[in-house]
Amino acid sequence: MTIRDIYELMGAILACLALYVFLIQLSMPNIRGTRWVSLSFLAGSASVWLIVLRGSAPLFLTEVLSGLFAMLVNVFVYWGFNDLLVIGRRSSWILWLTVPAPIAIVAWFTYAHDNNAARVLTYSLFTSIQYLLLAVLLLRNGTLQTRLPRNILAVIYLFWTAYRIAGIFNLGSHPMAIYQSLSTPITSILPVAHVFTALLTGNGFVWLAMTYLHGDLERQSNTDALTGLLNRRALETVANHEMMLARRKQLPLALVLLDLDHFKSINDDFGHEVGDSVLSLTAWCLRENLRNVDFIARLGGEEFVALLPDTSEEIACEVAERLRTHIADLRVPNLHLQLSFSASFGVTTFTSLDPTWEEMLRRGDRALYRAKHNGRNCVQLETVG
Ligand code: GH3
Ligand code: MG
Ligand code: MG
Repeated sequence: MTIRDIYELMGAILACLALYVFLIQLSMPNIRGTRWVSLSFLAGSASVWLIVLRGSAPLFLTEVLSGLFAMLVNVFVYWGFNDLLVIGRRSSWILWLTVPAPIAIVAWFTYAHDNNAARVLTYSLFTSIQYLLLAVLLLRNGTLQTRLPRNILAVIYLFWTAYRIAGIFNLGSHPMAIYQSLSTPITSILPVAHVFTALLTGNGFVWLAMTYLHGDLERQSNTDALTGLLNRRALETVANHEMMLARRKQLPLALVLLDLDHFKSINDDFGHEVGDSVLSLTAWCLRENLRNVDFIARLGGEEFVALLPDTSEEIACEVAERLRTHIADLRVPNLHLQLSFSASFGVTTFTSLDPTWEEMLRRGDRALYRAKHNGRNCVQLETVG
């Protein structure tokens, strides 16, 4: 097998990868950045096919244009990862920093002074910059959940950065020197390493995208779509965990349950959309007036729950009273008439006798029921025993 065979194989593999990622984009258009990764493989494939033409095609195609495509590979990969990791921001500076200069220099060393070593050196220098930028992008952006694929890819790109820099200082035995003669038997693993990196980039991108999608799904299954608060299922998980912590650390844990008053008549009088606005506004008010460590959930309909770690009965009643007045002060925006509404509150605290979360919730429900019974828009406490 000669270098030419390997290059032809490499061009074919890169074209297949471009098609593979393109098909992923077609079937899952909501994964950001996929088209750039597909374009990157296409550019890589084009570059390799032009190199294969060395000796039989004009220098412009085999040196300058193939170099342009090669330099675009990492720019497109960068934009792909950027779109996936950094929402709403893609800058073109990597293109202007790392593409025009090497192409101009290479054109000079092709037409003014034909010097292959200088061309290789130029590409090595600018490619090492691109690999470094890619590694930095992956290390500095993205969620904790996506850290493993990001770190692995960053290590690969840092390896390439180091490899290219080493090549600059050791040009005589630089493996890219073999580019000159395509009929040389293989003496270097460089082309194979290129294919390997392309495969890892493609699969790494898909892995990263899957990690994101998985995180999105998990978030969706735990949140209430209308208000963005936790849903009943997520609250149950959180509550069981908090009850265990409260039991182990001997800390108080309070539960505030609230239900909007006469909500049905808001729907009936103003329409379902206004009803939804009231629910969203209530959720906003709860978020605004509770701590970051508190858990807020919508149990369904117009019933909400706040679970307050490390909070005593007295404080929980004060919190509920504060929430009650804030909710009574709310006004639905964009509504000509001043629609106000209120909520009734039930408060209780965890005791180590509570066998389950449901037991604690039932007690909160009884308190809430009393609040409704006592004329609504008030707070009631239910203690144990
Ligand atoms: P009370 O003061 O006793 O709590 O009376 P209420 O009218 O608030 O309670 P009721 O249980 O009679 O009515 C609740 C209404 O909430 C009925 C239901 O149509 C409405 N509802 C439930 N979920 C939603 C929702 O997601 N959006 C809107 N707009 N309304 C909802
Ligand atoms: Mg109600
Ligand atoms: Mg209700």
